[in-house]
Amino acid sequence: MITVHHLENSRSQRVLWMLEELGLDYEVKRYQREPTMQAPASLRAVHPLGKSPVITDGDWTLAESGAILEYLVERYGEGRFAPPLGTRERVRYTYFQQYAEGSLMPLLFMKLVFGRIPERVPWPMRPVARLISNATDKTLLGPQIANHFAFLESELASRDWFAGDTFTAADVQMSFPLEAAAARVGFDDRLPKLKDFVDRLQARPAYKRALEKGGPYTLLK
Ligand SMILES: N[C@@H](CCC(=O)N[C@@H](CS)C(=O)NCC(=O)O)C(=O)O
Repeated sequence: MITVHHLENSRSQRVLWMLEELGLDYEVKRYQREPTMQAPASLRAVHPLGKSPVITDGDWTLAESGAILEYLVERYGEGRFAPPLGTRERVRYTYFQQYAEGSLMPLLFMKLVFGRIPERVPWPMRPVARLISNATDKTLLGPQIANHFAFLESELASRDWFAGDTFTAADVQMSFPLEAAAARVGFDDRLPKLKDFVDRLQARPAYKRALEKGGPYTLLK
C-alpha cells in the first residue's frame, strides 16, 4: 500500500492527484503546518528533510515531488502519463518535470519570502524592510517572473499540454507553480493560455477527487 505523507496546502496535493489519475489505492497521512508555516517535526521521522511530499511504498521511502511522480508513472503507469522515450514529447516532459521545481518555484518562493519580510520584522524597521522588499520585486523578481510567464504562454500556444497534445505527469508537476503564480501574481489578459491551463487541470475529475482526499487547499499568497 502506498502512503502519502501530506502536508496541508502544499506540493503533496500533486501526488494525491497523480495517484487519482493512475487509479491506485493509497492512504493519506495528514500533517498540519506550524504557525510558522513550517512542517511539523513529526515529518522528520519519515524523511530527514522533513518536507512534503514524501511517500512510502513497501520498503521504499521517497521524497521530492518530481521524483515521486516519475516513480509512480514508471512503476504503475502502464505507458500512460509519460510520452515514449526518444520522442520530442519525452524531452519536453523531462524539461518541464525539472523546470517546475528547478527554475520557476525558486522565483515564486522568493516572491513569497520577500513579500512577507516587512510584516515579520520589528515595526521600527518596517519602512526600510518594505523599501527593500518592493525594490527586490520591482527590479529582480517581477521582471524575471514576467519573463517566465511569457515563455510558458508561448509554450502552450502550439499544443494543449506542456509535453505535447496529451496530458502527462509533467502537467501535474507544473500545476503547483502555476496555481501558486495565479494566487500570488495573477494572470492578466496577456496570459490566456496559462489561465486556461489552470482551469482545465482543475476541471479534471481526478484533480477534484484528490482535493477531497487532501482536504482544504489554499495556496499562500
Ligand atoms: N522541491 C521539493 C520541495 C519540498 C517542499 O519544500 N515542500 C514544502 C511544502 S509545499 C514543505 O514541506 N514546507 C514545509 C517546510 O519547509 O517546513 C519538492 O518538490 O518536493
